[in-house]
Amino acid sequence: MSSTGTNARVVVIGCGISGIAAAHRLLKAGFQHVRILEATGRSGGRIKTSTFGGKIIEMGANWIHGPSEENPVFCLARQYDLLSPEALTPENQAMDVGGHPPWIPNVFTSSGRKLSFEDVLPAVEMLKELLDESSDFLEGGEPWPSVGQFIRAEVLQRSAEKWKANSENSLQRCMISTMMKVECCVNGTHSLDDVGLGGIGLYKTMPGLDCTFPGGYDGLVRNLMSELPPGVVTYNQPVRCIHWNNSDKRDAPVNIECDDGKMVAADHVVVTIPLGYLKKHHMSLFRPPLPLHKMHTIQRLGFGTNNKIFVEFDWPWWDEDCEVIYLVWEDEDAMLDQVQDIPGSWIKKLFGFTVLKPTERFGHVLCGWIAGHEASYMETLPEQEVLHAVTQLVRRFTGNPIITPRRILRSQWCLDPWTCGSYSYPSRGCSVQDYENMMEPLPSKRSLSQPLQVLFAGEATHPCYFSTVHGALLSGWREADRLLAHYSSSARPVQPTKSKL
Ligand code: 6YU
Repeated sequence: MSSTGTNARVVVIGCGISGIAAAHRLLKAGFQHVRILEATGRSGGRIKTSTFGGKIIEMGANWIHGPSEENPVFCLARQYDLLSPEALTPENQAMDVGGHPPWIPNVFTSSGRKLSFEDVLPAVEMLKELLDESSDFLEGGEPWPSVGQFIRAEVLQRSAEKWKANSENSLQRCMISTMMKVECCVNGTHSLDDVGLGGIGLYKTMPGLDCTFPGGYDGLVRNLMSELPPGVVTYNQPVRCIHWNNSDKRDAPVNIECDDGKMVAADHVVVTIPLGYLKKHHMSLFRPPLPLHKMHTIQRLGFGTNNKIFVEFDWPWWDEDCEVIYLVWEDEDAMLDQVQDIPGSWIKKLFGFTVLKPTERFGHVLCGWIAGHEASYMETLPEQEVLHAVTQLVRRFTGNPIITPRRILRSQWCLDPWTCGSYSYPSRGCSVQDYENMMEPLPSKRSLSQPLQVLFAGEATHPCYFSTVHGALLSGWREADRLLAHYSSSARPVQPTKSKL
């Protein structure tokens, strides 16, 4: 790499996993002037390990999806010795579950009945079949614009043939509603009616049975950060505006204006700011504004809320081997994954709970999952009100009027001003072109200006691993590699100018 490369000033905005990955790779390659500006007082962004009653829990990312050789998060976690022996076994890595781990379920209904899983298996199997089929549609060839519309239409048709008795039909459709709410959480969307049928297949899974970090996901962040030079991150430094193309007539290609008025000069800036924030602030964040195609993509791509509600009990009301609890509302045979009256019945959107394991470590702790506008509404309520709603819900579904949770803790990703939601998904009308647009650096190729002024990383810029930690990590490496390639082949190396700071 040319010495002009190692002298280039690179500013990474955001100290989530994509920003850390970009800075890490550039520094390892010999870049000497790399710094990270982070709005908050911590590293990790949506990797956010916390404690609940003294136990380690994850407010954000939970699992390594597809922990196997091709997953860089798995490889790093193994290298840093952060995984359990079971997660490291060849058997675990070889299991191909297509994004849906085969958890052992318990099923409860709104009249307080506990069903056997066999009772609702037809619905679960049909939904799985339809999700697999959804992923096979290519853009332009899909019969419906959204996954939700496709599922409803097909269930109506297929159930008429398969589920003869009326009562069976109704129960299966209610279970379909529950499973659609599960998928809202998986996709981080308000409704499957918002997820594009031509786009859902863009998401790719890797082999490996999803695993967690026994000591917390933030072990990954801490290990990577410990390999960066001290002082590389400036915390509590929100960026207000990126002046690119020398638009403010200073002598650097890019000047970064911070909330406190500080200006930081750079040859290149890597923006890893979440799509939720970009949707709200892109007009004021870039001077000049983004090109139209990039703006439209930011508006078009989906970014929704998925929240967790941790609940601790004195004793378990679920089976010992249970890994997931599904709640089935017996009045939901219309296969709707949205609640009509959000203030009155937002809790109906919570599909159920995952059980935190092993019990010896966690005691009797469940993690409730809720997505969409109902999840953002929940964030605005006082904690006591959320606790009350969860208590009533559990009492109703177990038929036990005295169950009382010890405590709760919920995430609030929509209210987080630097994220404005949880993660991205391909909404109706989105295609791979949108991901190309997201990752395209500025100025565009045709421009005669200094190239690679503004680069884009972050989970929402990855064309097939969006919404994941590995997608975010790979996007950070991708943009670092873009700069490395530029300096190893560039005919017009940048001449860094003196910082105005
Ligand atoms: C995964 C999982 N997981 C649950 C929940 C959430 C997420 N994910 P960051 O936001 O981290 O960093 C940006 C930084 O920028 C941040 O620090 C900001 O403070 C800063 N910033 C913002 N504005 C700024 C400004 N103006 N100035 C300066 N700084 C600024 N992923 O692999 N496994 O189990 C989950 C889950 C509740 C919220 C997850 C999971 C998503 C990851 O957490 C996320 O992608 C990355 O951490 C993002 O890193 P980053 O660097 O890009 O941004 C169709 C189809 C779809 C199928 N999808 C299925 C996949 C399922 C995804 N599952 C997720 C599920 C859970 C439970």
